[in-house]
Amino acid sequence: MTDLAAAFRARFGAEPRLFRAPGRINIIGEHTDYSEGFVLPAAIDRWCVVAAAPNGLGRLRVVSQTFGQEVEADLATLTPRGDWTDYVAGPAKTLLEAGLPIVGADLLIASDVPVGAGVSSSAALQVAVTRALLALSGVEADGVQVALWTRASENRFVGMPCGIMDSFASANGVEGGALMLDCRSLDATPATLPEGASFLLINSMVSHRLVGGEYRQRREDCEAAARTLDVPTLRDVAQGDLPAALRKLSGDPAKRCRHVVTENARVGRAVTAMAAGDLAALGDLMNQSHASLRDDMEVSLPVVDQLAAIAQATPGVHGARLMGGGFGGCVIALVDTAAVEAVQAAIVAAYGAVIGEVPDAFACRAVAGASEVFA
Ligand code: GAF
Repeated sequence: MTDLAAAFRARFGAEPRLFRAPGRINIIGEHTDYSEGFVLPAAIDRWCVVAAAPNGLGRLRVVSQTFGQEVEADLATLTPRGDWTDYVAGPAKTLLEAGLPIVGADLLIASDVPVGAGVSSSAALQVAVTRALLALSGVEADGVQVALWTRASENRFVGMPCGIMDSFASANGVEGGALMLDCRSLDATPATLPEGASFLLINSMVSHRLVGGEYRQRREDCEAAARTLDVPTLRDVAQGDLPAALRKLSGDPAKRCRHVVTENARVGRAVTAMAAGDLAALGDLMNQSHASLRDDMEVSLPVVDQLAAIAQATPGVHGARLMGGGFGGCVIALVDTAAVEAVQAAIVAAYGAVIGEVPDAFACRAVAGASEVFA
């Protein structure tokens, strides 16, 4: 933070304010948010940090330490460029379209949220920029509103039809806990993480790309299923009604429906397991989630299945599954805290032998959502 402020002063000759937004994990509840279902994410101790000051120019001047680039854009003519700058311009444009008096600003960005790993580096960047621009412009907003603006930026400016989970977790995370989020009402209930257990992330080293067609196709399959069933979204299919719903569906929409309905139920059972400290039950639900994402939502890859299988078979692991949008990214494993280092070493060695390189892996801690940082 100190270095970032010094670099900002050196580049822009002004004293910055500092804002940070975390990446996220998702314990369970995958590919359910855009069907207004249930998710169980937590913000993690990897952050995007933005040093920012007003420049009085009606322009954004942006330097990214991550991408080693510097760009400028007029607030009046922000348009997507199809690269990382969209995650800066998108929030600005979204806030302006909401009628807010957003001022021109200089921004210096640094991040240790891994890119393309399924831990929401893009949501962290957009939430941090949104928080910075709001504060510099003297606009107060709560975390729910920040999440809604950030999702709007990603949907409309970036062009990624994501749900609310990632931006919500980054904006509203709670220290030491996960959030059981109802993606329809946006009611979020903190859920304490189980004692004696940690979440370990192992990167498949396949960089996922979600703006592309597969994610959009899954969303369209879910919407098609809901239309056939004449319900607003698949959230409205109760588990008891699943057999009847499946008789009315076929092909991909049937499989997507089965995933969403069973995954929503698993989220509820996971919250109960966490409250009871039942690691075996929670791990089993994570394993079931992986199978459903692989077979019904069809968002896995053979190599990600191999990584999940390696993790699931490693002593000290209660359960593991692919996390995030899929098609690469990280596997999340529920691990006995006392065994984290040994488990990490074992999985890295076994999966490293499969892919011929050493995969990134790290354990994480649940942290609070985005905020201004005071020295
Ligand atoms: C990505 C999306 F951005 C989220 O909205 C969510 O759909 C997730 O994939 C899958 O659960 O992270």
